[in-house]
Amino acid sequence: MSVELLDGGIILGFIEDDEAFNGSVQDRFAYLDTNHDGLLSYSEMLKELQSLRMIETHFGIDVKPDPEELAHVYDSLFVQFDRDSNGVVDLEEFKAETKRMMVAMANDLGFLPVQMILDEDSFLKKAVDREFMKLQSDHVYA
Ligand SMILES: [Ca+2]
Ligand SMILES: [Ca+2]
Repeated sequence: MSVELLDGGIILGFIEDDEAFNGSVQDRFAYLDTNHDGLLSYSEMLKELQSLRMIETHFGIDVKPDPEELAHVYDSLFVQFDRDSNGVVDLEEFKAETKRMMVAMANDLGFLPVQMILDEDSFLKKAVDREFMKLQSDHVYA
């Protein structure tokens, strides 16, 4: 975990950088796909759904839901990913929904930087790292 300064532009820059974004999505997908069948089942997705809920809590929605309510939240998040409703999430679905969520988050944030606590392996942390590297290389090659 680390505290990072984040704004909408950093997130959008990351999403628009195909190589960085697709690479991170594929890494994350492979990490979640514990039985390596190229698809994410509900139980494999749980880890991701939990971290997505964590992100919501950073926006001040930190209620402590009862387990039933939590299961409902995970269910509805899973359905958002599983666009063809076949009960599993494939890489394209995972990529599309991750992108959609990050664009929505970027729009919410706008261009006023906010501090967020980020997991080391989260997409948002990767977005921040990418921005940092970019700034460094701009500096070096300027
Ligand atoms: Ca799997
Ligand atoms: Ca599906």
